[in-house]
Amino acid sequence: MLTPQQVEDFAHDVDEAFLRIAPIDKLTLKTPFGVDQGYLIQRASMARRAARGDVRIGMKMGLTSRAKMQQMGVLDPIYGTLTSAMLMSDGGTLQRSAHCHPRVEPEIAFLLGKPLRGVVSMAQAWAAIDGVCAALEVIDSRFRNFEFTLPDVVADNGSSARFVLSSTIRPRDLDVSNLGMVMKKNGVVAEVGSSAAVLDHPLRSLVALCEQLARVEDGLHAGDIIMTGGATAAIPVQPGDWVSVEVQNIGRAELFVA
Ligand code: 0L1
Ligand code: MG
Repeated sequence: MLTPQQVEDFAHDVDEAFLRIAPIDKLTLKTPFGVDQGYLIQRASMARRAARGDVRIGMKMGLTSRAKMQQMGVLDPIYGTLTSAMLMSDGGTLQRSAHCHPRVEPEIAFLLGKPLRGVVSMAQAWAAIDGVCAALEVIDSRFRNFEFTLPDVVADNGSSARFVLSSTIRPRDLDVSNLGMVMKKNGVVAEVGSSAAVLDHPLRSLVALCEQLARVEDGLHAGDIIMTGGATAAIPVQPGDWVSVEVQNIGRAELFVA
C-alpha cells in the first residue's frame, strides 16, 4: 500500500516523463504496488494536467484484445482519461519529436449522447451512443522500451498520447460487432483486423468501462468520447509516415507524422 505522498511522488515522476519526453524506468521497480494504487497515481497525474488547463473529454479502454491480455497476463481491460490536448483533427500532423516512442493502433470510438453509470446492459449502452467513428490511437508509454507491469501502465494513463476520429455516423441499426478494419502505413496495408477483436464486441468495452468506473463511484457524461481499444497490434511510426484506418460501414481517419 502506497502512502498519499508516494502516490503524489509517482504521479510527479510519470508527469515529468510526459512533459520532458524522457522515458523512465517502470515505477514498480522502485516500490511495488497494485492496480488500485496505479489508478490513484493515474488520477493524481491527470489532475496535474487538468491544473495546466487540459480538459477531460472522454475515456479510453486498453488491453481489450485477447492478444494484449495474454501478453500482459491479465483478465480485465484497463481505462484511462482522454483530454482535449490528445485530440487531433482528421488528417492532422503528429509531431514525432513530441513523443517518446509512438505507436498507432486502429479502433472504434463512440460518442455518448447520454450519461452512463454503473452496471448497464449492452442495450442500454447502445441507446446512450449518439455516434460511431473510425479512430486511430497513438500510444506512447512513458516507460523505457514500453517495459511495464499492469499497475505501471495503469499509472501511466494506459500509455495514451493522441487520437484522431473519422466523421461520425449515427445509424441506429449499425451492427458494430464484426466490422473489417484495415490500417495502412504509407498506403500499404500494415494490419488487418475486426472490431470483434475488441472484447468480442466493442460495445462490451463500453459496458466494462462503466462497471470499472462504478467501483470508484465515477461514470460517463453526455458528450464523452470513448475509445474502445485496439483491434490489431500497434505499429511504430517515424517522421514522414502517413497512417490511415478504414472501418467497414463506418469510415476512414488518418494522420501524418512530421
Ligand atoms: O490502448 C492500449 O491498448 C494500450 C494499453 C497499454 C499497453 C500498451 O502500451 O501497449
Ligand atoms: Mg488503444
